[in-house]
Amino acid sequence: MSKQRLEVDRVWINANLATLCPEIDAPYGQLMDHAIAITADHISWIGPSAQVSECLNSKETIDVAGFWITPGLIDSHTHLIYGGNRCRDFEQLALGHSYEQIAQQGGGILSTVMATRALSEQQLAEQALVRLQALCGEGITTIEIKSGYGLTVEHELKMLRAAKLLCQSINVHLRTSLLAAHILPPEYIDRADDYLELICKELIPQVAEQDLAQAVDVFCDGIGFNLAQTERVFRAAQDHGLAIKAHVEQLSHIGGASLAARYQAWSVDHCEHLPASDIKALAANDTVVCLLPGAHYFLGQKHKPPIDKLRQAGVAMAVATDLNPGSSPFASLCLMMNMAVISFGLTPEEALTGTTRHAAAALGLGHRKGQLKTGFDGDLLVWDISDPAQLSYEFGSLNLVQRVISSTTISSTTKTSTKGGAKAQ
Ligand code: DI6
Ligand code: FE
Repeated sequence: MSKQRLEVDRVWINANLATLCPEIDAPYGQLMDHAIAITADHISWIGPSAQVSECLNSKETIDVAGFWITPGLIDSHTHLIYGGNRCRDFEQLALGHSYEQIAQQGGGILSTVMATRALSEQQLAEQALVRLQALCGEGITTIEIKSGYGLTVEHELKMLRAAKLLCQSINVHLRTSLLAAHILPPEYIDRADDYLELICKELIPQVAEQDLAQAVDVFCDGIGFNLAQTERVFRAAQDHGLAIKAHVEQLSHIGGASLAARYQAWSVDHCEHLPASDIKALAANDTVVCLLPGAHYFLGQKHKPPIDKLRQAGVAMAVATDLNPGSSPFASLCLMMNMAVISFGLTPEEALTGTTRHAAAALGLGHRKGQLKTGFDGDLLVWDISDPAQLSYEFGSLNLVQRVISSTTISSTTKTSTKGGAKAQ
């Protein structure tokens, strides 16, 4: 007696799957000549293409004729919403001034704060759209966007609302983080404790109440907030049920990574100055290290994160753009994967894992995104490539044939495929 066929909405057949599932003992968790099916908003079946006719009844069948399918890409660290640009700073950098010196001369983050405060929620969303379109055109299906250029209750809330408004106009999954503890605003120079009181007693409660962010982030560094100030913000975040992420060990080591690990942070980001002694705590707490090679490159930093020691300790490494006007003005996650390989020494497989499975974990989504796995969200990408390594090897010429995000299918706006990718039968 023939067994009951599973009813599915769409199935892609004759595909090579880069599942990124750690339990599949093959590079990239690859499954060759397989099929993957979606029902509504989740992955409902994965199996050999040869078994599709006996196992599935699908409303739509797409023959990708040997193309590769990966999970949707995830950019787990961006400052995508901001006003103005930092071309003047860029000219100073070219003249040999350091990031710190430029900030001390009144440039830096503060200049972006002034430009951001001058824009409305709608204007901020409109100005960020071209940046989001560039990222989604490369296959991003989930993105994290931080505040941090408002530095008042009104303007920080405005930034987080602008992020939500922006992502209504493009089909992408959004996670937001409150980064009010980015730098001290001009109104609170020499009054850091009063600013932290505002963040902890007014801003974080309102963000939690209005569900405007899932995490709180702090710039914990020699030129940022110190350990005691950072811990105050972490405590307030935890008291209001918000997760913790942190910019740490970027320009100096002051102990931010081990503090964040003690607070079960989702991720610690940058980590160029992360000492080997702090790695054990990150592994013990499953805190993801989010690598930001774009900022490292743009600022001409010499120190690199301790990749080998992180790898040996089994610490998950994400890779993200850190898209922001001052240290990483790059709207390309594929470029970041290439830099992570060339500058930081990741393998191409680690780079793709860093923008899928590990990036999902850095956003508290490791249980539902970042892998091609039954039950996971139906976010997938169809690529006209012959090897997943091409995604970190080539830049600017990758052919993304189809970007599928949960229950909707959005064919890519890039070049149409020249072979395979046959339309639904
Ligand atoms: N570290 C960075 O690289 C960004 N923020 C941070 O804490 C830079 C943000 C900017 O320069 O606008
Ligand atoms: Fe950042």
